[in-house]
Amino acid sequence: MARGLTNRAWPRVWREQPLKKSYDVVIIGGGVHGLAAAYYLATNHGITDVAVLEKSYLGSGGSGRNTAILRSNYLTPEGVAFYDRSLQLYKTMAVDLNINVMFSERGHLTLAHTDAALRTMRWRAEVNKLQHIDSSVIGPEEIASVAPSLDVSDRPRYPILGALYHPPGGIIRHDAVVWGYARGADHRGVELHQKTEVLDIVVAGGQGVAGRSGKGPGGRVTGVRTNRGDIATPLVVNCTAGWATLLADMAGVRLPISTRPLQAAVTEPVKVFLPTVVVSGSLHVYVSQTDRGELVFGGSVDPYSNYSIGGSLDFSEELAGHVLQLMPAVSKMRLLRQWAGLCDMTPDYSPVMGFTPVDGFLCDVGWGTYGFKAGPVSGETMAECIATGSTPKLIAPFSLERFSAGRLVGEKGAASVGH
Ligand code: PYC
Repeated sequence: MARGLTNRAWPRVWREQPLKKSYDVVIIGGGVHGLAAAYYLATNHGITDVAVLEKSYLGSGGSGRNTAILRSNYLTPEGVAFYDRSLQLYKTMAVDLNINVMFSERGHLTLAHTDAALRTMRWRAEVNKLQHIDSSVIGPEEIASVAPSLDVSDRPRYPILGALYHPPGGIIRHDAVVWGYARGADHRGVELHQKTEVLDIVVAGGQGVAGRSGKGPGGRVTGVRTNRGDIATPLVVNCTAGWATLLADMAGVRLPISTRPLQAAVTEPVKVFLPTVVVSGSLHVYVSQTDRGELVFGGSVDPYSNYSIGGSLDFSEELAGHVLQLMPAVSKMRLLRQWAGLCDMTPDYSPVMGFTPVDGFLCDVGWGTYGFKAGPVSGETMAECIATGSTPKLIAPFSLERFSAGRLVGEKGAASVGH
């Protein structure tokens, strides 16, 4: 008999364990990034004396508060190569992690309603093609064949002039991704500690200059203090969003990040009619339809720093106005839920990854609105960083040092919707 029909409890997917006094590696943040880093440390490098510390429950941050869109049609060559590796890992994830992550490669359309937007789409298509990424600019007729529910006539207030079409893009079940990495890491010996908050990062030595905490830069990590006791460790990885600067400050490392909420909403389910992910930068909206039939909508980040993860009436009113410009037929659908995820924005809209001026303190932060789709490749490359002590080529452009060296990787133009 199926387990769901019996009174037997489902077995736990990962273990709860006592917190040890020391670990080879401590990862802060139990979302896709932190869990993937732990999983690849164990799987690819045999490093298993690893603790993932999460102050709430696994997946309670951005990993559970996004719109689960996957794509690699970025604007910079660095971004394209990086996000494409992530997409490849997402594609094989169900087999690799032995869990149904509901990966759905359904194509991704970024609509252009102005000549300027069309120009950016052409630019992105060319950068994508140079790296063999399937992306091209298509016209209204082809858009109608890909997404028949879109009005491609000249009747709408903002007619659709063309679109960047990226067939490999799609969606996935975000919770399953979290659970898959958590279970995989746990099976390989990694410890996952929920409700374990890092209160301080202990750094020895250093120059005692700069750094808001007055400790760094420089010096070497020797441990972390948590609400459940102190841990000695030579390696701490900051895989958080929303609290990335707070944690980096504890180590004496300043990050050029400001935090903004990104709101999203989901409707009641209706018969499936939208086969692709649709994005409109000019209308500030993106939408996909889940396999259950709900429409999942998102917009731009809120225009001010805030730590609220609820929804606001302003957002839903504005969203509804924009959605109805794009799809007047959904005017009777009801919104069921709203939420927000915290986005750590950097000046160039690319992440901060790898080593920092404090030995043993690494960062995988600053994801802006791109964090969920980058989870697998971030885990893979951060694990390599830790295991080999050197920076993998894919993430070399995203070093913290680029901000002082003036080597920014401007990825704003690849946003689903204007940041
Ligand atoms: O970059 O595709 C994206 C995206 C969707 C929602 C937030 N970011």
